[in-house]
This record gives sequence, structure tokens and C-alpha cells, in this order.
Amino acid sequence: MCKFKISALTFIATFGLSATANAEPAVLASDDFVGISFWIISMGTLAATAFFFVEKTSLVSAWRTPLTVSGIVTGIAFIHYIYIRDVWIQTGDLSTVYRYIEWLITMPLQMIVFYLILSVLRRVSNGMFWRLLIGTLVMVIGGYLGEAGHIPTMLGLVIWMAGWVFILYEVFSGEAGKTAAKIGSKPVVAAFSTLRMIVTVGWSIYPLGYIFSYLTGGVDVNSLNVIYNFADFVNKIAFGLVIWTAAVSSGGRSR
Ligand SMILES: *C/C=C(C)/C=C/C=C(C)/C=C/C1=C(C)CCCC1(C)C
Repeated sequence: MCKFKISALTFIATFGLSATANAEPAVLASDDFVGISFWIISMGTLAATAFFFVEKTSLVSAWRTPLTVSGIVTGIAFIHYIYIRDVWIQTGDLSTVYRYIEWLITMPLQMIVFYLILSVLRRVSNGMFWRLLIGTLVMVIGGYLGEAGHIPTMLGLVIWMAGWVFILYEVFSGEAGKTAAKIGSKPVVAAFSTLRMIVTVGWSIYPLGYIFSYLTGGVDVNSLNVIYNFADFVNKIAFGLVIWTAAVSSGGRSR
């Protein structure tokens, strides 16, 4: 009987799994706040990914791309957090290198969203796309090389700052900023300025957390990770929600 076979398989699988799980008792402790914050941000990014991918199907085609990219960002973050949480639970140790890998992929994608949003209503130049992409890559690669000790820390800081100033200039006063100013759609203008604030204020949480933990003597990796996880809620999930709101309120729904 089919039902019996399924029950038997379930039994064997459950038994087999619990036997292997017993071999290595690495579970999330109830007072492990770093682990719990990774758990919460994993679930948040999972929910956001599902939401963006489902919602995009009811948008007119021009609005789908920015929301797809937002879903890719939260999806990539989700997989990283699952992995980082496991590393944390098993070793009690965290290296920022895992975050840098995630930043290397997600930060440029997020900056490209600025270009994509403007492209919904206007023809925008390829130059803007490349400036946003390269500026963000300079920022994260410079920061990494400095922090990993491949170049002097100060030089890394200067490169990272230069990249940040460059992309902020582009979205405030450069071609992207100027295009947004005359785009003539309230929801798009509102979304564009909120996203700009996220990249200015929300993104500054990482360097501030980083500098603060240095000033308070040695890097406290634990609180740094809780702060970064909190920041990611705003910078990744709220970021995508801003785009979704703009799409829906500018009549981007196809039904
Ligand atoms: C979704 C993830 C986001 C938006 C990550 C943003 C990360 C930063 C703004 C990181 C900044 C830093 C560098 C690029 C190098 C030096 C160290 C940091 C953390 C200040």
C-alpha cells in the first residue's frame, strides 16, 4: 500500500536524520542573540524574496525588472545568511569576509536599480549604468583590500570613501539626479529620493558600526553583526518595498 510505504520512508528518514543530527549537536541556543538575529534576517529576506517575485507578475512589464533585481538581492542575502548562521552556530566565530562576498554582489545590483527605475519612464544613457556599477565596485573592493590588509587600511578607507562620494554625486547631482528631478512622476520621484536616503543614511550604518567598534577597543564582532543584520532590514527589504510601492502607486499594476 502506497500510504504505508510513505510512512515507512518518513520513519526511516526521520530516524536517519536524527541519528546524524545527534552526532553533532550544533543547535541555535536560546540566548544566542547573534544567531537569533541571523535567523530573523534570514526569514525576513526569504519573505521579501517570495513577495517581490510573486508581486512582480501583476505589474506592467516596465516595472518588473527593478522588482526582479530587488528580489535577487534579498534572495542572495537569504542564502548568505543561512550559511553565515550555520558557520556561527558551529564555530562560534564570524569573519566579515562572508559579508564582503555578499556586498560585492548585492551593492552593485542595488545601485543599478536607480538606473532601472529611471528607465521605466525615460531613455537613460549607458554611461549612467556604468558609473553606478563601477563606482560601487570601487567602493566595496577598496574597502575589502584595506580591511583584509592587502593595502594600507588608510588607503582602503580613502578608496572606499571616494567610491561612495562618486555614486552619491551621481544620484544627487549627476545625470541620475538630474533625470529624476524632471521625470514628472510623483511616485517615481518619491521612490528615488527615499532610495537615495537609504544609500546615504542606511549605508552609513556599516562604516559607523565599524568605526564605533574600533574606537571601543578591538572589533566586537558580535554586536557588529547584530547591527549589520538590523541595517540589512532597512537596506535590503525596505529598499525593495519602496520600489514596489512606487510601481503600484504609479499605476504599474496590469490588472
Ligand atoms: C545589503 C548590503 C549593503 C547595503 C551593504 C552595504 C555595505 C557598506 C556600505 C559597507 C561599507 C564598508 C566598506 C565598503 C569598506 C570598509 C568597511 C565598511 C563596512 C565601512
